[in-house]
Amino acid sequence: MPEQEARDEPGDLVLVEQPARRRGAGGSPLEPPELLDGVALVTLNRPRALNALSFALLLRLAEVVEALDADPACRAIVITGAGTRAFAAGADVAELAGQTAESLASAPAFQGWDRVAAVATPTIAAVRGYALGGGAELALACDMLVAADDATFGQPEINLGIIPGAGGTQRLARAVGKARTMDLVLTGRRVPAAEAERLGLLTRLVPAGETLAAALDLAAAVAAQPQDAVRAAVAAVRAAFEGPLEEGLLVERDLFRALFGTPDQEEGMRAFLERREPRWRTAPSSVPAPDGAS
Ligand code: CO8
Repeated sequence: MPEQEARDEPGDLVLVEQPARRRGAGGSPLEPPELLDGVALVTLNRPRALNALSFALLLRLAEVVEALDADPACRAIVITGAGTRAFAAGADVAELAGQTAESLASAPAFQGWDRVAAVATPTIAAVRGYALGGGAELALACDMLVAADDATFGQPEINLGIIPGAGGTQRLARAVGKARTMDLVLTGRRVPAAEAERLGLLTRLVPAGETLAAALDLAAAVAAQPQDAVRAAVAAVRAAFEGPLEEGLLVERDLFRALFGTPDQEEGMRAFLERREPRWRTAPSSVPAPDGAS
């Protein structure tokens, strides 16, 4: 049996719960879990290997997230790691050690991060414990990041004689700036959650036991919003992150215009004028993605 398989738990590499179930923050077995309409929970499931991202896991993750994205019943996706020790401690070093420049040139595993980053549905990383290397890059590929106070981030690749290969020099630099990224990438040092918050990496910093509940609450709040507007907002904010200002402004304007005439735009404005709560459709309809927007 290959070494990597030996470290896998029996069962699926990636677990999916749809709709997600929100358990009480204390996790009391007496409290019945609440089903969260529109929210899916995706769990990286190699806890014995600190959820290290093997190629097989990355591809399965991409498939699962894309399938959820294609499902109109799914309006927000939370990605987390099994267990309490790690979101993901990086790409699987045992597997990486056997690679060559040539084998990596055709490795579909690289697409794992990009395919997660490209789905139209908003994604939220719920991070406990280690988010290192490819694990930190996966959290960064999500739209929002809810971190436990026991979370630790880092790009330790330099300690392996390599550099980040899945966004850790690019998305991280855009998120926290050049000087801080240089520090993290060149020293490989670990960043505790409180510092990650100061750097601007996080959406929420929460007590460890509340991490998943907080991420699911955030996802449920997003899932309750008008879906065409949610998808347009996600695409527009990503454009700010990914491209030049001029292009981003055009993307924003196109998406803004495209929302006019949608049922939710008409309902939202009518409800405001009639001084009542809006009744949103629950599925995205037809807002076209602008050219080049993911
Ligand atoms: N890969 C494989 N196995 C891992 C990984 C990993 N990244 N991290 C932990 N494990 C395994 C350990 O080997 C160990 O397994 P076993 O019990 O079978 O010996 C188990 O998980 C528990 O780990 P430790 O005993 O090491 O636990 P500690 O609490 O002592 O340490 C750490 C935890 C600090 C997280 C430590 O495990 C560690 O440093 N891990 C490696 C972190 C790292 O270097 N990550 C970067 C990897 S490179 C990368 O991510 C590149 C991404 C882009 C590549 C794109 C390719 C397609």
